[in-house]
Amino acid sequence: MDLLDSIGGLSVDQFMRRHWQRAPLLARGAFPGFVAPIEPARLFELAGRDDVESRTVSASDGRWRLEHGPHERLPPRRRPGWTLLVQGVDLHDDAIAALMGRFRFVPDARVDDLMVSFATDGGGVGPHVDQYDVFLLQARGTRRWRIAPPGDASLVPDAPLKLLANFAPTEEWLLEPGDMLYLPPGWGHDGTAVGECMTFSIGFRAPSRQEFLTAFLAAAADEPGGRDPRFTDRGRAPTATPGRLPEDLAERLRGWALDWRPSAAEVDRFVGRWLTEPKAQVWFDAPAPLAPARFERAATRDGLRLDRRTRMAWRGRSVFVNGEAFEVPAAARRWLGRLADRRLLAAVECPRAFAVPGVAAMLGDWHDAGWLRIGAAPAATPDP
Ligand SMILES: [Mn+2]
Repeated sequence: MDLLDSIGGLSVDQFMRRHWQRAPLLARGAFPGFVAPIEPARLFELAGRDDVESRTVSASDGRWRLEHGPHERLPPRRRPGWTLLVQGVDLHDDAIAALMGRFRFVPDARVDDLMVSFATDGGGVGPHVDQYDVFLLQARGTRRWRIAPPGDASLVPDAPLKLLANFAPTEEWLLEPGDMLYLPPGWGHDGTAVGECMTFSIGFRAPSRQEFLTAFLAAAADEPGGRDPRFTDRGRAPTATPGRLPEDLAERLRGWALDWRPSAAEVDRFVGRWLTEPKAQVWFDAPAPLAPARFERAATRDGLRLDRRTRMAWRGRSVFVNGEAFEVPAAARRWLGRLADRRLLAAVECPRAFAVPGVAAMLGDWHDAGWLRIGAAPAATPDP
């Protein structure tokens, strides 16, 4: 899994300092001789599945139509002006997941997904902004992109899509296969297919405070840690003002809110779980479970790799996998951190990892859950 070594004539380091979250960059020939690793026919098949998120968009006489999948039937390929969007293709296709791996100079926790957009001539989803950083990689055919700096965000009223009402593009390019356009969040953009085309959107998410707190508070409410005191008013005197909120009730609730303080450890644990939570449609196919000795033998022979759907991260002594948290000793964390960073453990590394107490059992459980696969691990990359 080789990282991109340059983007539009800049080193990745220069790109990150000058462009990431700051300014768009058109990278001509970012992937020289690029051949899309997925055929339209395979994309259409994914769009028919109910565990895949897809939409079609078309416009006629200025009226936009949006339909959510699964799509049993798509418009004919010869009909101009329609688009199929398929989210999370990296979750369903190893070649696409490998392409995402070339962008791992950005932390995995920032990754959203790879969306594939197929469009017939003239197709597009209209001018809009996203809250995401995105690399728009032209995969097949030609697309015209027009972009505009952040500004007037007013939307077209009553449209089924969020369309910018006053889109005023400042630049325009035709992208050919292998060309790539990076856009920071908030930049207006409008892509139109010139002939049939396919575009990959490699998207990076960034949580907002509201998104985080909504999720955190819901999780905190779900896990009261066993203790859940309830208001009581034994011995209350009769009231002559039944419409009045009782002071004791209001004060008790205020106290619960003001006194409630999660510990730093609880917050950290939630952060790791939340940032590695798989998307809603993801489920793992559990293989036939292996007895510990057989698992260790197989891993030592063929190596281990994370399933393409697995989200894994580490921080300090904590390891997070697919929304679960594990506190491990330093020696174990070293190996599990390596697995998170490279998404594989080579066969030769497995005996050393298994020598650390607890590691083999943990990895065996992850294998049985379908999070971790045996075999087909590429050769180990040298230590940095
Ligand atoms: Mn977009």
